[in-house]
This record gives sequence, structure tokens and C-alpha cells, in this order.
Amino acid sequence: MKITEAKVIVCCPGRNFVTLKIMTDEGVYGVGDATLNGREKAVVSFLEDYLCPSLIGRDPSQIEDIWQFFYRGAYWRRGPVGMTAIAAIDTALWDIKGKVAGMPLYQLLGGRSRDKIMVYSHANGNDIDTTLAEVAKSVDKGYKAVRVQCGIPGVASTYGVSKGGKSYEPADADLPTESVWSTEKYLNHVPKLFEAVRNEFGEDLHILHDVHHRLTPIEAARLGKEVEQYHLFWLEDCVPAENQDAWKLIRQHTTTPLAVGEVFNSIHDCRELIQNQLIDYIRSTVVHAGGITQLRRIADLAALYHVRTGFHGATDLSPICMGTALHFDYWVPNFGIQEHMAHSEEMMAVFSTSYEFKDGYFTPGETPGHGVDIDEALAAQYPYKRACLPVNRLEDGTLWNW
Ligand code: KDG
Ligand code: MG
Repeated sequence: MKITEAKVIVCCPGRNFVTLKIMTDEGVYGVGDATLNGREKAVVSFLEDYLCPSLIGRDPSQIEDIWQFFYRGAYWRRGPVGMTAIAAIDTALWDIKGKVAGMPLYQLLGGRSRDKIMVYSHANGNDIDTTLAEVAKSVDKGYKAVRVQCGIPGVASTYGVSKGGKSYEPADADLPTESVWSTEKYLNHVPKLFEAVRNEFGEDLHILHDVHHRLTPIEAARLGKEVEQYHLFWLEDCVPAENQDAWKLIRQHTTTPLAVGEVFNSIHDCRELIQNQLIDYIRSTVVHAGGITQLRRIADLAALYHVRTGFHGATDLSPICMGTALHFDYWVPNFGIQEHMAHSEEMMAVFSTSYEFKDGYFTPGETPGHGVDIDEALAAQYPYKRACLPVNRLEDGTLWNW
């Protein structure tokens, strides 16, 4: 079998998605997600101008060699654009391998390690009461775990809080919008949110929270310590992770479990945090961390240090990434949880899926490959629309981490 064509499909059914489709001379094809939120066209060019031409004529069964060719073979390695492009190729090739074998992807990985995959949903509101009402909606839908985010008094807009009752979509404008952040106001308010959630929903519900890189290590240590009594499932991205040593300080002060990694693209980004046991959950996922081929290595490294997976699953990761991640979750022995932010009906019309939700858990389905496909004709009706992620400033105007 030979690869005959590799084409990039860009569409915007409510938000931008980039999809790579790899065709073969035997009619079998595979698809991979290549979406990098707010930087979509950079990945399109990387694929079309540099990687896709080298795919033509190769044997699609040689997934490992093709991965090494594009990663090790390249002088310029790593980085979100390049690794997203490699991930798309890798995902499409695993899809082809599954279709050729007549097996769902999780079977190729070694078979399932669990009956069902626990996911967490998102609940957010402008204040604590509206947030509690949103948590109740998730609980009513059957979710056993909920990420809880809430507006902060005196802060005009807060990360993760949607506007006008719509689902949260951070890439909201043609050019980056600016929001204002106050660490002091946040730290004083947010423990009250978890106290209210525990009072209302008891101890059984898993609560998660995303700080979105806004704190310094000592501030993160304070927050972790203050919320210990509410037993969070995890505290996510409490500080940026370029300085991995900084996490030691947080770890020394709190037993609140820590999660990080959705912006990582390489096993080298995760290595120190994992080997020093500074985190509990690794969030790097298929589309941004080099596909199944590298993610397997990250998960195996993590397993040695009691670190479990908790893959990113926001709506800017296409249903192809979600479907592929669910196969991985079904297999991976050190699974923790999977993020689930539901795609809109418009998006789900463009992508057909075989994964199923029931009572807080997913199963990936038995369709050969990863089980997700794209309707190209419908996708063509939704042209690309530039949408950028916001930036953040402190109250005095200093540029801060978004
Ligand atoms: O592209 C950015 C989003 O995916 C991100 O803001 C969502 O932090 C996020 C999460 O945990 O889902
Ligand atoms: Mg996050």
C-alpha cells in the first residue's frame, strides 16, 4: 500500500478546525486533527508546504519510521506548529492501520484496560450561585466530575466564564482582545467557590479547577493549601511550566493534586515534572503532543512515577482528536480522567463519530480506526475565519499570562 495524496481541509462550523486526510492507492484513507487554536494557518502551511509532499509514495503502515523521519530527521525540532502537524499525520496513519486491520484503535494499542472512560464537563457562571446552577446541570446529565470556574467580583471577565449563556469559546475576535486580571481578588474569592460546591453537592462529586497559568509559585502554593480541605480532583496549570523547578515550591506546600501539560508538545516538556514527581496528572494530548506515537511514550514514562493521564479536551480540539484520545484512554493503564467539552450540533454535523456518552462516561466505539470522519462537502460550506485567543494584563497594565 502507498500514500497517494495528503490534503488539508480547513473549516469553521462555529470555530476553526484543520483536518489532514491521507489517501492510499487501495482506497483506504485516514484523518487526523491538525487544529492549533488561533494559529491554524501556520499548521496548514507547515503541512502543505513541507510535510505532505514527503508523504507521497510512502508505505502508510510504517508509522514509527514516518514519525522519526519528520521528528528526528528534521533539523528544526519540536514546537507547537511542527508537533501538531506531525500529530495529524500520525493520527491519520493509525486510522488507516486500524481500518486495514479491521480493528478499533484501542485494540491495536493492546486492548481496553477499563469498561468506560470517566470524563469531566465544564460549569461556569458570573457568580457563585449561577455557577452552582451550572454544576447542577452537569450532575443532572450524569457527569461524575466537573471543572468549576466562576467570575471574580471586581474583575470584568474571568478565564473560563462564558458570555451571554453561550458555551465558552476563548478565541473570540479577529485580533486578540485584552482582559484584566487581579491575582489578589482571585485568591481571596475562589476558595469560597469550592466551599459552596462541597456544601451543595457533598463529597462524591469530583471537582476540578483551571488556573490557566495566572499565579506565581508561592501564590499557587497558598491556593493549593487553602483548598486542600475541599479535596479537588486537581488544580490545573497553576503556574506556567517553562521553569519546571518552580513546581518544587508548590509541591512542598500542598497535597492538592496538580495537573499540567495541555500546551506541552514534547516528552521533553513533561520529563522533569514527571521524574521529580511534581505533578499528578499529565494533560498533553494527541493533537498537540505528536500523536499516538509520542503520547504512548509520555504515558509510559508517567506510569513509572505514579502520574496519570488527564487529556485536554476543549472544543478547539476537533472531534477527531476527541475520538482518538478516547481510544487511548480506553487502553492506557495509568488513565486518570478525560476532559469533555461538548461540540455544537453544527460541528458534529461536519464530523461523524462513533464514541458514546452514558452517565458520565464515554466508550470509543468499535468502528475500525479511530471512528471519526469528516464530511468534506459540508465542511466546504464553512470557510475559515480568523479568531485569536485573548491576552491578559494586570490592573496596572502589565502584560500577564493568559
Ligand atoms: O486553546 C485554548 C483552550 O483550549 C484552553 O483555554 C482550554 O485551558 C483549557 C482547558 O483546560 O480546556
Ligand atoms: Mg486548561
